[in-house]
Amino acid sequence: MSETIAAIATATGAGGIAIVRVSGDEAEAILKQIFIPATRREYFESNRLTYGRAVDARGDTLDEVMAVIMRGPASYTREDVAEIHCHGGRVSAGAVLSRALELGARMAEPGEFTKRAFLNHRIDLARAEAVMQLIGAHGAAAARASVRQLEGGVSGFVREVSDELKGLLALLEASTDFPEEVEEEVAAQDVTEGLRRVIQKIEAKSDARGARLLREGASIVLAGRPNVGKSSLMNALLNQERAIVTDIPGTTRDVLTERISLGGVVAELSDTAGRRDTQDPIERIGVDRAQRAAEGADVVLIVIDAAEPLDASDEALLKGADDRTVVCLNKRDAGQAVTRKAIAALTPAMVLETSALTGRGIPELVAELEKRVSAQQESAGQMTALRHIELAHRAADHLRQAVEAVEGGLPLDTAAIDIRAALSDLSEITGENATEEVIDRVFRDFCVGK
Ligand SMILES: Nc1nc2c(ncn2[C@@H]2O[C@H](COP(=O)(O)OP(=O)(O)OP(=O)(O)O)[C@@H](O)[C@H]2O)c(=O)[nH]1
Ligand SMILES: [Mg+2]
Repeated sequence: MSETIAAIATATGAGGIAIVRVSGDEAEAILKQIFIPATRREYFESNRLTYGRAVDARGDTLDEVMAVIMRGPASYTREDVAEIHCHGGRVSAGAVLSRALELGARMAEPGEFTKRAFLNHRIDLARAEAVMQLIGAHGAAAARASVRQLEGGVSGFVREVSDELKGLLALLEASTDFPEEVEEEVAAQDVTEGLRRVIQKIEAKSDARGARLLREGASIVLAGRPNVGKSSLMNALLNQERAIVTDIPGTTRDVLTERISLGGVVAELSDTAGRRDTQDPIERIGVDRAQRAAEGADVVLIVIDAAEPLDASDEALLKGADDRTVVCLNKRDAGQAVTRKAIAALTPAMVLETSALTGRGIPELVAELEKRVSAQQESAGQMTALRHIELAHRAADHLRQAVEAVEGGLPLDTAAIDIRAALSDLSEITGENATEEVIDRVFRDFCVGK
């Protein structure tokens, strides 16, 4: 662990500054050879940004920079960390990094700084993962959930339920070890009640669908027969002329997807080809794609032309509607050949009257979409990482087995084994007993320099 590592911590491309980060025993020695402060007085006070120059081996200036030494253990990695803040772009930071490598640092692996923070017990695994999630967050809600996790929400939750489980375990053990003092039946009932409570808590915090919505955003797909105004609605929702709109049925051929932010949650909105039987081979592929897109969507907007009577393909779509469906009775400005009642006869799905042309009903549509895609309110301890959710579900399964064991009259030891298994799953979330393989897998997805 004494190897000193270095990397450029900022993103590639032009920008105001680019930061080279060095961590390890040699960080300060390396910094002193690269960085010449402008005034001797300020020489390398810990945590203080100092102005000066970065120089190459011959002492020629590479860049005008700011530099800081953060001495361990009060640093991100708990080791000595040096940062050199160069001008942006790749060249200057690249030269400083090369110089650090010449001076004995090794190129850091992805996530290696954070991995060291974990291995040096500055943060647990759940918090390390929160760092990565925050960096990759697509929307404000996902970022908020990551910050909560970074602040220890998930870790705190794991600790809380683990403590409860340990209490229940103690109760079980007491009733088997001191049967004359602890009534076994009473203990059994207390334990199953306690276990049920914990299972419920875990389930509430590990809702997979909500987590996926936060992480990846929801997908919303526009569906309907040709010419009903799907592309027009797409443009109205995006507030830009993104999709081609014409009065020729069959205008849209391919699936067109754009990001849209709905109440802090990022969603993907897809326009698709109008559904109809067609001999045109290109359009047919488009229709197939439209169907597949709708099958995988979180929300399906079935668009109906209010000015024209329902046809067979409208009816087929409406009959296939499910709880993901919202019906847009579009072109309401142009007529009323289709009524809400006619639609209600075919599906119980919600109907909104819209006009992509005049904008009528669009705010209501946006509000409804926000409601549908916003993941349940992320609270502290809400899990968003797939790894955490899988472990939480495994723990809950073990606890359910424990309940069954107690209720089935099996020896209480059997339940104790299940509870211990659940505790082990939970502790893997924070990385207490995570194997090297698990740890490596977590950090592999990090970016270099973090
Ligand atoms: N009056 C009126 N016309 C609309 C409205 N929405 C769309 N239109 C018109 O209807 C025609 C078809 O609109 P599109 O948005 O291209 O319809 P689409 O469903 O994407 O059609 P395909 O791509 O062929 O499946 C265009 O001439 C639009 O201007 C509306 O709300 N009111
Ligand atoms: Mg279209």
